[in-house]
Amino acid sequence: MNINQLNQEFSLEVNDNNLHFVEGKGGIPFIEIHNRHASVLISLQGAHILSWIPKDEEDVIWLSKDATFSSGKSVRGGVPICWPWFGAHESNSNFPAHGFARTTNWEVLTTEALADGNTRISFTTKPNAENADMWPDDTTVQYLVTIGKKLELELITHNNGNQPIKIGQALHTYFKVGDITNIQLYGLDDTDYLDKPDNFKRKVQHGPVTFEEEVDRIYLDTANDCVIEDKTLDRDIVIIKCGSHSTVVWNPWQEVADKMGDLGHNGYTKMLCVESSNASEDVVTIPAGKAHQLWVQYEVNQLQR
Ligand code: TA6
Repeated sequence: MNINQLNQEFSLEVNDNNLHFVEGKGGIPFIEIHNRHASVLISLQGAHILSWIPKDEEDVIWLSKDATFSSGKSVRGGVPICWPWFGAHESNSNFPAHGFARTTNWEVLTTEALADGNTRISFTTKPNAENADMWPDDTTVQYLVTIGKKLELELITHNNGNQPIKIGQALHTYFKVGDITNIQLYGLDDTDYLDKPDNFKRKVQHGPVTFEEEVDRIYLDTANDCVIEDKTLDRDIVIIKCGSHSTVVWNPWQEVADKMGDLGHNGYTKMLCVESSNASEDVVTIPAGKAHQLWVQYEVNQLQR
């Protein structure tokens, strides 16, 4: 569908609840949503959230100044959807890191202006001939995004086939922070993690996670909620989750960021990924004919001084 058709079928203008499709960067359709609680920008490629600005707040989501937008390419920042595997594919290094959902064109299913002033949009995608070599299983994915004072995301995987399937996944959210060296991340105390920069060595977290160098960790077997305490921006970001048994925490730090080349000048100082996921030992098995839900909710609270 082109932009006009998308607007004809799905745009909303209900009181102060507005949703419109526009031509975005790289010619990719973007969705602009404004309601009395917040504003959001989403790219249809990857159903990729690029910004979430609750009223009277600054953006909660970090998007690199050097992010590029083109067909089939992942975007640095926002909320990439990693699916149906997390990280490198377990047996084929030619397959894209983090799966193909983040570079797929998703379809819009429904848009709704809700009675509480929130807006909901639902997307779907189904692996097709283009990715059948990577993922032959009969699967449908739905993604529900509810925008308000809180941002709620739900990724539902339906196994339509006759055999169980195994999936890895993550909502690879890049949160905007004031200064990474002044961040404390709570919720992972006493949790085992795999330390990627140290050859995936298994370690245990003691106290909050703090940042003074590259951090790239898969915290295992944890359904805990997390809180990013940001004393520079005077706010907490509260991350509540369900259907997720790992939490990935990532900041590349300067050297890795310089090599990656698309994080922008000193961009790593302003971002932190806290990813509600099912990764490594925590991949999920979905029985034939069943579905799995990964649900998260983000909320911002001002720090009391
Ligand atoms: O989630 C952390 C991680 O897997 C890191 O190891 C790092 O490479 C990052 O994701 C970014 O991956 P990408 O494929 O988007 O470059």
